[in-house]
Amino acid sequence: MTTHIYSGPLSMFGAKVEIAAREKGVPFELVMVPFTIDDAYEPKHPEVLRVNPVKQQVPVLTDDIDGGVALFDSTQISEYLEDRYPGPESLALWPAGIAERARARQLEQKSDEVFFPNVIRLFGLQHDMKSAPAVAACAACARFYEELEGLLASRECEYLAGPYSFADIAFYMAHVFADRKGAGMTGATPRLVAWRDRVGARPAVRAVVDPMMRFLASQGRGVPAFLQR
Ligand SMILES: N[C@@H](CCC(=O)N[C@@H](CS)C(=O)NCC(=O)O)C(=O)O
Repeated sequence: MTTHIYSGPLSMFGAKVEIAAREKGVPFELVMVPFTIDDAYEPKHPEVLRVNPVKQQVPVLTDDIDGGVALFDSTQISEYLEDRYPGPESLALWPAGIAERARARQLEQKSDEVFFPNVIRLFGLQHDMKSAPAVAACAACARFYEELEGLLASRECEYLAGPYSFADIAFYMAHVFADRKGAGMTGATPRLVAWRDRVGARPAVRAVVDPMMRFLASQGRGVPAFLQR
């Protein structure tokens, strides 16, 4: 079976999938789609257009098994990887317990759909970080960090949904982009900072984040202080 993952050099969602595949020990070929200095993914890769013709976004995964599997969306892909490569040989990234799994799914969804939209707003506000919308987006990120700090404290757990899961991968990547755009976590959330260091030390995470930071540095763009090594 050949697995292809289509991603981009600065794709937050693509990085989630690549980290998950590495954590699970899935053999895959990574295809980096064309990326321009204006942060656009152009021209669109033919496989991305075939699999995701309306949204035309990465990540995309294809497998030449069972008549062919072709998927888009980082969450859908992570669920497929879990089904295709169940434990114990492969690290489980969605918890087995029903409640833990539901919590992990909800956290991953909140990371993508509640937290990250603030970061996307900041992309267009970098020239005026003192403007009301930029201040509001940073405040929303800070509130989210505090919520997760409370969660780690109340459950006395090392990871967001109990065991290390795709929720940790998702929020780690989202917060890397938040930090890049001026809304990183601070000493106000020490448990979350320790969580960040724990997740960031994982070989699979480093294998994806380090090249991304080198790509940023090669373009003279800012690299979060906690990732400058
Ligand atoms: N919900 C999707 C979001 C994917 C997404 O926003 N991909 C971005 C890159 S991180 C993209 O391909 N943007 C290019 C475009 O929209 O043309 C997922 O989880 O995969």
